[in-house]
Amino acid sequence: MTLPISADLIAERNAAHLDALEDDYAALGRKLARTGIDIDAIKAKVAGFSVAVPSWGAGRGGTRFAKFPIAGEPTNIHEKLEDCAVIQQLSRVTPRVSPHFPWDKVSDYKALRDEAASLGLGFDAVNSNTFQDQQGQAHTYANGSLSAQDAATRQQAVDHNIECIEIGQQLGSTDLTVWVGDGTNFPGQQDFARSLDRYLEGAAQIYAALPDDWRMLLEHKMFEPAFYSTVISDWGSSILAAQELGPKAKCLVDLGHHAPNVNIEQIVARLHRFGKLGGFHFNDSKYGDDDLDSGSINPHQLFLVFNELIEAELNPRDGFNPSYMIDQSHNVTDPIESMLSSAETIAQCFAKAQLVDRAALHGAQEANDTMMAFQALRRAYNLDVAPILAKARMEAGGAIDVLEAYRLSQYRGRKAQERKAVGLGAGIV
Ligand code: PSV
Ligand code: MN
Repeated sequence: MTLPISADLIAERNAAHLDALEDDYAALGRKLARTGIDIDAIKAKVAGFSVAVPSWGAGRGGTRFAKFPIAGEPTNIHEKLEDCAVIQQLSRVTPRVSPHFPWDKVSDYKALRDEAASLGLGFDAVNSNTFQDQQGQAHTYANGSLSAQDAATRQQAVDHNIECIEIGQQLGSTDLTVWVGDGTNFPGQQDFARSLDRYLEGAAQIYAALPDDWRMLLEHKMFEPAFYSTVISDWGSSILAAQELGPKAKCLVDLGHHAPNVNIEQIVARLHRFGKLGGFHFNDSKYGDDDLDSGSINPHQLFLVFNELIEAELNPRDGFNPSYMIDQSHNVTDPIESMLSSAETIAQCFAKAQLVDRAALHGAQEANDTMMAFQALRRAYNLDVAPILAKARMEAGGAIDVLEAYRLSQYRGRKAQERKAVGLGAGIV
């Protein structure tokens, strides 16, 4: 396997950081031991944790206003895979890529799967795209896709999703994530009930095409591109649709797809309670669906989400196995650096949630001891788990300091020489 970053570089930098890491790890180990926690057991859990990266996250995103490409950005799935391989090689926590179709279309998916495997990668959920028109497409999605008034448009959207399942089977995926941009911009534009009926009818056809071991993940979003209403606007619509479709339909929570200040961790607990928590798109937001880097604005919320996931694991319902994925738009950073940093933040929140003293938390809850219940969470949140992550990463062949190794590798500069430049792209300006 030829990986994009020099193994010697990683080894050399790790050797330089090793003494300090061992020191920090031992100190944290002693601290945790005082509360009866075995640091090596937590490290083993961290080593077993992973989160998928989105193929579309490898390029610089853009806003409605503009896109600012960087030299060496990927322009096709092959280059995106190479960049995802860098993230996995250094972080050892992102072994799978989630592709988006038709953006990532190729003629030979068997070859694409082999190519990914040769880079140390597998494929995660396949994502369909009926929120954009493509060159030569017979029917426009301007008035919706699965919920469109026009039957031929709906059929086209169903067919595309079924094609995504077929592609996913060749890639080794077992999840189809369906997010539709369907909705309205004006009161009265569409009938709320009838558009949902049409969505459900189309979704049922897709559901019927799912292989036995597949899941259909329904992703809700309250606005954008439709700004008055969306068909699957919130977790309520999502769980109702998933319940109507059947056991293989689950809900996917994109952290940015809610109204400001909504209690997302409670939504997580609710969806789990009804056996419908299917997965996550991790990102952060300040105002809306900003797609900012995970934990960059509100790392505490991310920790609280993971806290609910640990509670869910302790009380499993209906094959609890949520898929974890990053879904971010990197407008002003090198996407590889953002995903390295985000993957670390996500794994940190996972690790911190593992460190919550569950007996103390549950005991305080039982006793109505509000302050001590809160402190059980606070104590874990305040711990610096970086040495656990770094050690798990190093033992798996990754870099102790991922960003340092990435910069020293000069990967982006090398790609800038090899790759064709990305166009400026069009925003509204
Ligand atoms: C929609 O905003 C979304 O979160 C969906 O997951 C899409 O597939 C993705 O973003 C595309 O950028
Ligand atoms: Mn998403």
